[in-house]
Amino acid sequence: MFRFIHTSDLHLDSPLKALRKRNADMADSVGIATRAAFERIVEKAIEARVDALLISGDLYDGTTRDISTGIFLADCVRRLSQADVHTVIILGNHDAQSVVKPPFPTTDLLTVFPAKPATLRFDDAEVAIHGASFRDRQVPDDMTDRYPAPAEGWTNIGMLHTSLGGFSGHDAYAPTTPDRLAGRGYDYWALGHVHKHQIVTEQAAGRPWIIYPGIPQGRDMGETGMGRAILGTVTEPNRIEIEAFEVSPILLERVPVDLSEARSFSDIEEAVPSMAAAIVDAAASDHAIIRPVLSVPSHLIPAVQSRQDALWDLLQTNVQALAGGTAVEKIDCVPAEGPVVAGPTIDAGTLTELLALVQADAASDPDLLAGLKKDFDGLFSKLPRDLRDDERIRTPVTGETAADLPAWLDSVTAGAAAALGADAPEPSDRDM
Ligand SMILES: [Mn+2]
Repeated sequence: MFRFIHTSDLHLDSPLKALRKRNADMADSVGIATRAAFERIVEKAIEARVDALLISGDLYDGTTRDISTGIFLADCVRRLSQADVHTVIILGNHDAQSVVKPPFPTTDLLTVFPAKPATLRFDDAEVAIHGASFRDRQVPDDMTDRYPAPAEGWTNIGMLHTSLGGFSGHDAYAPTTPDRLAGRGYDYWALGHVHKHQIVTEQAAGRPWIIYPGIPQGRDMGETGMGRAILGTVTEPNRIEIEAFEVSPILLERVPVDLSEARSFSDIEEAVPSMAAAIVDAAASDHAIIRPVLSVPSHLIPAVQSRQDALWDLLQTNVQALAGGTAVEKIDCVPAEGPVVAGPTIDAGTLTELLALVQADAASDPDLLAGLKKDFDGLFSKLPRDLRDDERIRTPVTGETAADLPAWLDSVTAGAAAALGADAPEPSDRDM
């Protein structure tokens, strides 16, 4: 019976800029947690006596080539090898072949797939694992065409780092679709890249498992919730049973707190003990970083904002008195009556029409197009540095990925139209 663990997007030792700006201690503990999450996965692999540990890209974050990260990985690979677990890696956009990163050790039980799709065969179990690595940070082609045909009569697993963002040329991260994946005739697609845990399709007649395990340890409030990895068991040829297990040492979570009945700031202060209890309840984990989101009457928002630090201190001491491992990241507050809109309102439909007009005009007017790009770049340069450095924001706004302006305009207007349709994905969905 062949067993495997599927994980991805460890982003070991990533620099955690956003969190560090707010709180260096929290950033340090989350930094350690990216390694601790991987150690939990390694321990599970050894304890469950799996045959292979599959890592579907972005094991390394790519922003550092600190050798301590490579030594940590080598230590994990040694422990896995000693337990006869084969570590199987594909490289994603963050740790692509061309990205400087710590080296991988050469050992019998470590396979790092090349950029050209290849197959690793487990003869006794009759299991074939197919995979390919990113050569560069961007792969605009659908790579699945070049994946090997399934080994006949065997159980076939494909490893792929992809945004699943449609067809070739549609986006920069090995775009493909669930239908095209299903068409390859494999039994399980071990995907990476999307940080949210997601079972895209379940195994059924003619359909494989298609799974994003998600990021094992979230790194900021764009990556909340408990991280998971997948334990898969080949129960009979072509038949795989799965089980998700929890791996985040630190849980990141937003907790809504209803203070709509508050009449004054002192009512909010008086509510701190019950707020603290709600936060500790929601943490439901030995170690958690929580951002409470207070919904308060809008006239109290300025008071909460101006006394945010004092409120935060009070809340932290109350939380600490109840649970040692829970930290309050910061306090957000939102108006209880719904968003306050100043001035005349324009509905999303009007803006969508306006957007379509601009897009149509600009398509035939190179000067207008160039002007729009200049305006965008001007706005972009006013963003805080950590946002400018964030690939998730920089790439769509500055159009670094699309050399020609019309393609850039299409992607920007598509993003804006999606946002107006209130259908904008969470940042972590689009991530990396
Ligand atoms: Mn990625």
